[in-house]
Amino acid sequence: MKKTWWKESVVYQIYPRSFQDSNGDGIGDIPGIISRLDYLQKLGVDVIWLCPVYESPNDDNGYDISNYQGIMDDFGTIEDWEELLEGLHQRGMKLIMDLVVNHSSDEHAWFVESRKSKDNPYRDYYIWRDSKNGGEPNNWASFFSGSAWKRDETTGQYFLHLFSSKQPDLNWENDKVRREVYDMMTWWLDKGIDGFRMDVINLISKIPELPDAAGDGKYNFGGEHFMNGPRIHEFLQEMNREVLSKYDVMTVGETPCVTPEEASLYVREDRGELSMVFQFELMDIDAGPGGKWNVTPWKLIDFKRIMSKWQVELDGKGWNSLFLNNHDQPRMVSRFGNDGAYRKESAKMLATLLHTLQGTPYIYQGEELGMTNVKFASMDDYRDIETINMFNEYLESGRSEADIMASIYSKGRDNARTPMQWDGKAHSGFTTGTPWLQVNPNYTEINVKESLEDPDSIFHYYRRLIELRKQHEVIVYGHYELLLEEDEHIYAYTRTLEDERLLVILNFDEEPVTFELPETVVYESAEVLIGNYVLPAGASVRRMELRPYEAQVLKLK
Ligand code: ISL
Ligand code: CA
Repeated sequence: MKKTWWKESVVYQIYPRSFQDSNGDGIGDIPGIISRLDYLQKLGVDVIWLCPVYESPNDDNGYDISNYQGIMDDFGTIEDWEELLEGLHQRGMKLIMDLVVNHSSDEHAWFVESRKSKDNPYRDYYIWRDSKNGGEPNNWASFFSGSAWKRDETTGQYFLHLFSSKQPDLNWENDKVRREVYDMMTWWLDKGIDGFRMDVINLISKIPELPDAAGDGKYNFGGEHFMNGPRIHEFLQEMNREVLSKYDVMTVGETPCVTPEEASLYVREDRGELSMVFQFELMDIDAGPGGKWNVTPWKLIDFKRIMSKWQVELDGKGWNSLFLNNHDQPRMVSRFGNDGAYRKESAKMLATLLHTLQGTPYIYQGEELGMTNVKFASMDDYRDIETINMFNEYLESGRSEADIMASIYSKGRDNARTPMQWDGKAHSGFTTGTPWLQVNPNYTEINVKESLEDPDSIFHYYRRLIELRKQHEVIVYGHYELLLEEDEHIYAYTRTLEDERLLVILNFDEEPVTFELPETVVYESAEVLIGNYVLPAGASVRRMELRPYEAQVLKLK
């Protein structure tokens, strides 16, 4: 596998609204991020992925962009942004920006023009259709509830919005749209950024006839007609040829619902498309038949099967991205670990997994502290459009409020978006004003200040994991092999690169369990590289009593 800097990097995701407020308006901002660069450097991360900071009316917290080349007033100015980039580069860190071009805001100048008349030069920048049988042009559901179409009074036609009605989908069939996007990307790259995270990039090519989705609901998920669509690879290869190939950058495409076969088309090194993709197979592990809000218990056997499938199928073909949470997902320690009695142990165990697989690890802000999900008593405290729309839709359909709140507590996106917990002072040191979204009440125990002071903290464990990646090539490039496939409590695997070999042992259970190393793994000596418990002197790796959520990484010789 070819060696490149982004394979050897660890990425840290910043959700700017919730990271650090600098002026007391309750909203995180770019000067706030700048004031925390030393913290990020101490953690040791190589790349920052900055969620959208562009001009936006904030219907979807910046994922609805009204000017791709301007900074949102709430976040600061372009000069602030330039200072941020410089501050990162000075510290040897890189910056990747969020590229949101499946849709824009309805307040973008292109859409303001587009909706004026059917013959406006910008009309074909978006996807307009006539009504069918007095209703919407087709039966597609929006990801954020209801129809994916909205009728516009001026012309009587409907426009497509796969997300909120303030996020009209851009028409990638129009080569002027593609040209505009490429020029805009070039403008940012010439400013010196190091790459892009591409929002729902596998949605940009729709089947032009926009056929009805299967299903008997009023509105149905139409993914088969717009995910990995007919021209997607042509578009991405064009983008790569025209823009990306001219710079030494990394790209990560957000591609919900891809299989490893599909993913390899995006990331195979001979195809000239993307560096890696975010796939969501693991994130769907606890979704019931009705979708993400119908939470069902997950099993470790399935967890291991999914992780292993991606490790094995992309090996030698393309690069994996590794994440257990982000700004759209619940906190990983609450979902896959134990956010009560074993919060620290399980957060470290999950981190061990994330940092010892083949791929580039992504840390979501606060994960390095073991931040947890939140339970607000009232819907008034929630801000996320997806959550609010779902609440209203489910309530109308007759579900009980208690039932809906339970779904929100385990799956709502605001779980990840509560402000960063810096210290034990009012509003966790995030703001001196009123935070836009309330701070998780557990900030008095879980915060940066406490983590920096405690040598045994989750933060310091992450720091050591990141350091280890720099010292052992096998962590980056080694082949993965699953052990004990049928074990319901233990996740164990080896990583091998020439004569270097690692053994990773993880107990996913809150009970002690016995680990027995399969006979096929032969070794003479085992040296502990990192673990969340101290191994007793002379302990044998052949047979070990694992403690709750124990993680050990051993170098075998
Ligand atoms: O959040 C989700 C599941 O609840 C996903 O369906 C999510 O909407 C999807 O992965 C796309 O996410 C991205 O695009 C959205 C934006 O709201 C998300 O924050 C972003 O990550 C629209 O731009
Ligand atoms: Ca602010």
